[in-house]
Amino acid sequence: MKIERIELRHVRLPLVHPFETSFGREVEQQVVVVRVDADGCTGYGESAAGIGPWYSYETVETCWHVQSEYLVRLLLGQEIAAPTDLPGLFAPVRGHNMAKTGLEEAVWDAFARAADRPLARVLGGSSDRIASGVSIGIQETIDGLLDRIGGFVDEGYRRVKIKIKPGWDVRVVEAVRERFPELPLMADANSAYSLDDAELLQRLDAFDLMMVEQPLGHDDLLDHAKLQAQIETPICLDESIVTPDHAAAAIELGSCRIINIKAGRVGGLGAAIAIHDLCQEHGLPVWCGGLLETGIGRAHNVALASLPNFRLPGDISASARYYERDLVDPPFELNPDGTMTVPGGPGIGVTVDEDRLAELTIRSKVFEA
Ligand code: OSB
Ligand code: MG
Repeated sequence: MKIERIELRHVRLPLVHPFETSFGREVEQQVVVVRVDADGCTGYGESAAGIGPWYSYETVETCWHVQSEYLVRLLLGQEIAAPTDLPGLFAPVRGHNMAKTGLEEAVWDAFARAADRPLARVLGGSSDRIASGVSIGIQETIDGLLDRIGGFVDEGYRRVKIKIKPGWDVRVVEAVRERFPELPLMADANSAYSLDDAELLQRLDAFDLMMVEQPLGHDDLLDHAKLQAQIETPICLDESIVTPDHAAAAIELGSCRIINIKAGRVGGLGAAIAIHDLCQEHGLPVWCGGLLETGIGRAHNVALASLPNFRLPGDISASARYYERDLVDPPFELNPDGTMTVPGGPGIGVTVDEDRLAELTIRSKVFEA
């Protein structure tokens, strides 16, 4: 298919609740929404980098810059056989995986629509429903956190992830476990600790956590391997796995027993599938993480999470958990059994709400072949 037109939109959406992690607090989300037109088909993708370089070095500004100055030029006017051609086209640009992902996702959506097939099936997914979890930021008080967890449990979420940081860790996990003894529970530190904290992290073993996510350095594999040898709780890596090669190294070193896959972090759905397959071969379960995506990125996450080795509930929650009004129609909703339905229509299977998109757009740019 020939890539005829690319449109970038810098979009700003207020969050329903502030989201606080060990690296900071966000009250709104900013993303680049990418539209690609090819052979009469339209596809949408999302670069969910956010405002500041906290989770990774990428920001909505670096995405805009790298896309409009470099990636668009490499893609526009190209005749591609499949979206799997994109990593090769983008190879001259080092890193900037979220910038690449917005474009790559849009091409996947257009490609699936051209084939009149759901994206989930094109990616190799077979599930009609995926298990949904929720990621809850750091709260002002433990009681406040317990209330929020209770609300999400009542809604039916199948797993709760809480954020931890020094000073908001063991006693918080203990309180949550006391109130919710059976809840599938995990904790995400977003790199807030070092190997010197091994003893503290060992204390988490008492609370039957499904896993502890990214306790140590954002680019570390070695210390995580040393830590995993000292704790019972499985380590899940997020920030440290930026390429399929990192995943292979982490598996060989024993740095983790689970991987959180985010297309944006690893450079697209193709790389996400490569990591999924590698983990499957080595017997590691994976789950689909999130970056507070709008419905566009969420739709891609849902399609990805329908692949068979996504064996654990992901950070894919309902649209209303993040945004008052999403960018897609219908918005993503939680089924009463704590699952989310994989859309059955062509491509991402949801319609982009053009009015809502226009309303939230700060700037836009069109490139034509
Ligand atoms: O570490 O998984 C993370 C959100 C933004 C950046 C990093 C992370 C997160 C989340 C929320 O935990 C995931 C979501 O609900 O989209
Ligand atoms: Mg994480």
